Formats: sequence, C-alpha cells, structure tokens
Amino acid sequence: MRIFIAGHNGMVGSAILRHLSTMGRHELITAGRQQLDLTDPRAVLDFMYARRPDAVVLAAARVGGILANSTYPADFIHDNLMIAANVIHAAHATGVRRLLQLGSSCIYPRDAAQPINEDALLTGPLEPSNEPYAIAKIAAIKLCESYNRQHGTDYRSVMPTNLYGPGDNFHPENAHVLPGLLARFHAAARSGANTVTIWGSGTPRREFLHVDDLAAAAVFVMGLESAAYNAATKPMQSHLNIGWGTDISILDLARMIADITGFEGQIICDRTKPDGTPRKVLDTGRMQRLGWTPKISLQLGLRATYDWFLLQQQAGHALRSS
Ligand code: GFB
Repeated sequence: MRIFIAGHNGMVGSAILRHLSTMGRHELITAGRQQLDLTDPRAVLDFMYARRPDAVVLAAARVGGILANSTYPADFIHDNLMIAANVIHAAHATGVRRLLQLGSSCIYPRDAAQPINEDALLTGPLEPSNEPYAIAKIAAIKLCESYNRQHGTDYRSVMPTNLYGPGDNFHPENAHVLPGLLARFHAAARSGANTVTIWGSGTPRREFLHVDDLAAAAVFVMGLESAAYNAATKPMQSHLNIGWGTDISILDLARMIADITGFEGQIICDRTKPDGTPRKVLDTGRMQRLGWTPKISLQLGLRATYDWFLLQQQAGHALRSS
C-alpha cells in the first residue's frame, strides 16, 4: 500500500513513520511543512492528486499543553479544523478508501463518568481550557463518519490519552505537563536548585501513553478488517479510545520525574495556574476486546524519554520549542 502520513515530523507522525518503516511492507509518502501547507485546501488537493496514496494517516495537528491551548485558541481551532477538513476531503476526492485520524481524550465532556467510554462523546459541556481544540477534534470524527455514510469510505478515528516520548515539545510554557516537567526538573537538578514549581494543585489525574505504543495501536486499528472495526464501534460513535485505563496524579508524576532526573529538593504547587479537567482516564475495553494492549510502562517510558532528551542535549540538537 502507498500510505501518506500527514504530520510525519511531529511526535505522533514520526512514531507512526518509524513503526511502518520497520514493517517494510508499505511505500510511505511524506511532505514537510515547506513542501505542503495542510491548512491550504488547494495545495492539499493538488498534492493528493499528484501522489495518489491508497491510505492516509492523519497525524498532523497544532497541539500544546494547557497554557498553549488558552493562549492560542484561534490557532488551535482554525488550524485543526482546516487540516482535518482538507485532508479528509482530499482523501475522498482522490479515491482513498481507508484513512485513520488521531484525536485526543479532551473530546469528552469535562464531567464524564470515569473511566470514559467512547459513548460519552457529546453528552455534556467540554473542559473550557481546551474547548476550541476539542471542537476541532470532534469535527474530525464527524467528518470521517459523514464521508463514510455519504460516500461509503472507511475512515476511522482513534482517541489517545495524553501522549509523551521522543520528539515531544519541551518548551517551558507551551509543552504538555510531562515534557515540561522533565525539562524543568532536569534544569533544577543540574543547577542544584532547592525547589521546583509545578502548575496547579497537583491533584488532577492524567493517563500517560508512550507514543510508540500509540503508533502500534494506530497501525493495528488501520489494519483491522472493516467488519471487525465496524463491530467494535458504532456508525455515529465510530472512534476508539487508546490508553492504559489507569492514571496518576500530577504531584505523583512530578515525584517520579524528580527521581529520574535526580532532583532532591522540594516540589511547590503554584495554585494560580490552571488545573484543567480534574480527571480523564479512558475506558479502553473496546481496544482490549479487539486484542490490543499497551506495553511500555510509565516508569520505563519516562526513563527512555529522559535518555532521549539527554542525548538531544548532548548532541546539541535544538529541541522543539513552539
Ligand atoms: O499536559 P497539560 O498541559 O494538559 O496539563 P491537559 C496537565 C496537568 O498538569 C494540568 C498540570 O493540571 C496542569 O496544570 N501541570 C503542572 C503542568 N505543571 C505543569 C507544567 O509545567 N506544564 C504543563 N503543561 N502542565 C491537554 C489539552 O490538557 O491535554 C490538550 O490542553 C490535549 O488539548 C492534551 O488534549 C492531551 O491534560 O490538562
């Protein structure tokens, strides 16, 4: 198969590219940001007509942590809506039968019952701090379902929990919590600082999945027979949760990171910063019943991500910081 991976330079896209490359079975099509602007409908259509993939993985997105979502809401909703609409429409226009788009667990209502089942989608108000991003990701699911209903395509969606791993963004403000804290605790351990401040109360709970596990899950879902995918989902609720189904408090995560980076000082909670949603642990029963479970524990994944971070620093590579 000729597979177009949209967003192959990001943390998720590059993990899926690595996974598919190791399989060695497919011809992989990629395009960097300079070559193809995914927010430009004409450019995306022209690219798809020229390259004619059989399948598409939609891993491109504007993403960021709680502060980036609050600071750039227009960018988060506009870019993600445009990317999803352009890629999904161009896939249909050029005869792509199968497509997989990647969303996020923030699509679910803030007060959804835990663990969150796929059926909770659109049953209540969203967490305000990331509503624009979540609306764009919900629209992407509904685009896939609508093209399937109207045009008989086979476009699928997976909703991973909070992801981390090599290729993540370690920016002090815009990053998600795990890479943000890895960089902060590392700097504190190196400088001999006595304290590290984390945002919020430390009590929110999050579920973390290593991006290589997500890549394995994405390829697994992409490869399912249509009958198996359709039996596991519903036509109007067609997405699958990807995660462990277990979570950890932000303070306990900070303690794990302190341990891994060798920081021995005090952890302080800055309660003037937002907590965001109190909890969002996923019900992963559907993926388990299909036969998929993650493998990389948080302890091992954190250690591997820190090793990757150190290697990048030693090699003098600029870490993503947007
Ligand atoms: O990872 P995060 O930014 O996003 O924050 P969300 C998770 C929790 O960690 C929040 C706390 O309670 C933060 O207040 N936290 C503590 C920190 N210290 C830090 C820090 O230094 N940096 C950051 N970033 N957080 C995102 C959504 O929500 O989840 C996105 O904004 C996306 O749209 C993503 O869905 C998966 O988990 O709250």
